[in-house]
Amino acid sequence: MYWNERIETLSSGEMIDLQSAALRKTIRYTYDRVPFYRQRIDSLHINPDEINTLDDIVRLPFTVKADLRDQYPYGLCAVPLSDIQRLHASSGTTGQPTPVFNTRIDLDNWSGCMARNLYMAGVRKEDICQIAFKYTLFTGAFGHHLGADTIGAMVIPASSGQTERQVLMMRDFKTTVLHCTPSYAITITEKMDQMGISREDLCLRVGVHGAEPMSDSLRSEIEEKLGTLALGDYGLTELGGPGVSIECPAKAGYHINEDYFFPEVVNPETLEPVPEGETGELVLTTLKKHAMPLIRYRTRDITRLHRGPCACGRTLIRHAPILGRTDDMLIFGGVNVFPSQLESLLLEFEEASSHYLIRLTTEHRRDRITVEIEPVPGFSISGNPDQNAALIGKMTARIKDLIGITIGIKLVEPNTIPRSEGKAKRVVDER
Ligand code: DLL
Repeated sequence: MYWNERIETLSSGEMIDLQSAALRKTIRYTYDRVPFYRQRIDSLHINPDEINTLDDIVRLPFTVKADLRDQYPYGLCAVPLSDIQRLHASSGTTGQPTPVFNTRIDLDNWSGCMARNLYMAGVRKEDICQIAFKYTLFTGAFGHHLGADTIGAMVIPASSGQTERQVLMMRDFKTTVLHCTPSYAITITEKMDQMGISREDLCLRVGVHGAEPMSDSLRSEIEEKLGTLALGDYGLTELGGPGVSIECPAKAGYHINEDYFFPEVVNPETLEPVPEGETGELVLTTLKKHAMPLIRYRTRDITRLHRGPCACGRTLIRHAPILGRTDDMLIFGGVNVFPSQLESLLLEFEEASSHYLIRLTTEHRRDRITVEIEPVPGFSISGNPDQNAALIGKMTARIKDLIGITIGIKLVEPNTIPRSEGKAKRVVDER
């Protein structure tokens, strides 16, 4: 049932002891080896040996993405280049990549985290795992590959794209576990429809879908169309990639591998820690990294932590599904809105497909949000103005009721929204 029963069921006192010791070690290691951190800590007149308990961490400064860019390429490296075995980089599409590094031990730890996560999702040695994340500098494919490989499952390194071939491989090789983004899972189901292949023709059992938000409605659609138990996994390149957390089959939050990553949630404006259970920005400190340890890294991801008992028996702390990123938050008429909130509400409508695009424009110097959405295949929009207007009316009313804003909705013809092979682009800003 567990990959590492002792760690996954530690009492909170034992976990605190383990984390405190690892934190002390990490701070001393980082101070001694990374001039960037040494200068920062010195400038605050902190003696690294004064950081003894987890509560002391708030005395340390945050690390932000700009620090990684400023230290490009090797400034945050804590080991000689000869000890680095693998570079990955963030998936940003503009500018230079933000690299992260791994020693042999880091790669082994990553494999361990990912094996633990995938085992939690139900992956076993007998499984056939099709990795449909892209194999590039992006961490998604390699992380999932390492985890499935460590469990001893059969790995099909399919990469993403070539969706027809992807479906044929799933069918012919009897794939049982599909690893990809939630939006690519939807693209796959559409291709299956076009090819006349149904879930009964496949042997899929589990889907592990990370790298972007998966609303409950999107999850249900994937589960229904693929016949899987679809679970989300979370991570980010800067912290090594996937492996930070994953949902267990109870689907009641993402268990964090807190022996590797110490989580905090802070108010993104004041940067003060928020009480457990309150929403804010997730901040992570690596506890076992060798090549590139990070102290109090601001993820920009909005969530909350909760420690209560989980039906799966694990005691690892959980975070709620990521609501969105602070940099994706739309501020509209004074109300903060995340694209994922609009998605959850719109996908409640059975007429709505999961293909949508949020367009931000300015009209008469006022911001405007319009969601373009494709209805499901059986719902024809041509020649049915009353039916379309009724649907749009219901959707806008629902959003007004729950979020308090008035947005535009435009029903668009099938196949007009670009399909995703990785992370879907949901927002186009034309302001
Ligand atoms: O997306 C790593 C990853 C790959 C995680 C495969 C899980 C599976 P980046 O490209 O650096 O790394 O993007 C990280 O993606 O800060 C979140 O905003 C978002 N993200 C990742 N997983 C989830 C998730 C990978 N399960 C950024 N739910 C993060 C919501 C997610 N957002």
